[in-house]
Amino acid sequence: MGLMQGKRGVIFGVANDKSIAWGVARQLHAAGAEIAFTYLNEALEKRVRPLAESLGADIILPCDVTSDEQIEAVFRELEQRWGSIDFVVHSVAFANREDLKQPFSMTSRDGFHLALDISAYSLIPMVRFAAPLMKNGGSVVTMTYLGAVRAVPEYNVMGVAKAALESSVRYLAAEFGEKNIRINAVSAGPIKTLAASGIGNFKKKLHVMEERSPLKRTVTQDEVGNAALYLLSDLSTGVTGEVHYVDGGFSISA
Ligand code: 0WD
Repeated sequence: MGLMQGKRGVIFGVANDKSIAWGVARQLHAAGAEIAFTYLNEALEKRVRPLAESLGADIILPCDVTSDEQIEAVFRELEQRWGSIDFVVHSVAFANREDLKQPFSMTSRDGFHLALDISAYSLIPMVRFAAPLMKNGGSVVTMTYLGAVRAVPEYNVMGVAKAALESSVRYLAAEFGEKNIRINAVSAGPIKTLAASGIGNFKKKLHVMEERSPLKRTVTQDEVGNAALYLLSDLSTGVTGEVHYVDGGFSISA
């Protein structure tokens, strides 16, 4: 029997078949999970719907995470359809390209708000609305990056957003632990995706990974997916508030 057999949950953040969230979806599906998907807008719906349907999904909903109402509507629909859920995957981030290109000190106030709102704050209402549906406990995983704890060139305001996200993981874990709801983050090494195309010199980051990480290579969506699978499954029932690196060991190398 699969690790996720009988478990149901929702994935926010599939944009296309290169998305990290899609790597997570594939692993969860292979382990027997039933998955609902959300998409940001109509343009992305065209990409997400066929992918979701290929994994047998029939709950595919719009959600712009800047709206509490839209986040709430997703969980209301899940409650009506399923009654309860077991997991949530938050794999969403955004920053204005200008704010990533300029020197960090030039970050605009609006750009800061937007990056922090979409990339960090959104996890908070997501857990708030998901928790009442996690009637038998649950597990939430978000995606972060080393730029949260190091000044990575060109990551800029997104690094600040990831720091807020990782801190939110700890506060949420502390709050929801007694309900047996676990919140963790996977810190992935650089992977070529749509969102990554907004980060300057991204190719160089891939190259540095290949040169300096102990494993001497980049990581794949499926490898991140497998780590998320562990954190979302009962294999990790003793783990919460954690940032788990899937980066070929890059973060420990000098
Ligand atoms: O190297 C990488 N690719 C890494 C990504 C290394 C470490 C972490 N991550 C993180 C990202 O910061 C993000 O949190 O992984 C997560 C997923 O990113 P991804 O898979 O690299 O990128 P992508 O496939 O583009 O998915 C992110 C999606 C958006 O895609 P686009 O490219 O259309 O912005 O986040 C979604 C959207 O689908 N998104 C939103 N969803 C709902 N509401 C919103 C929004 N307002 N904004 C963006």
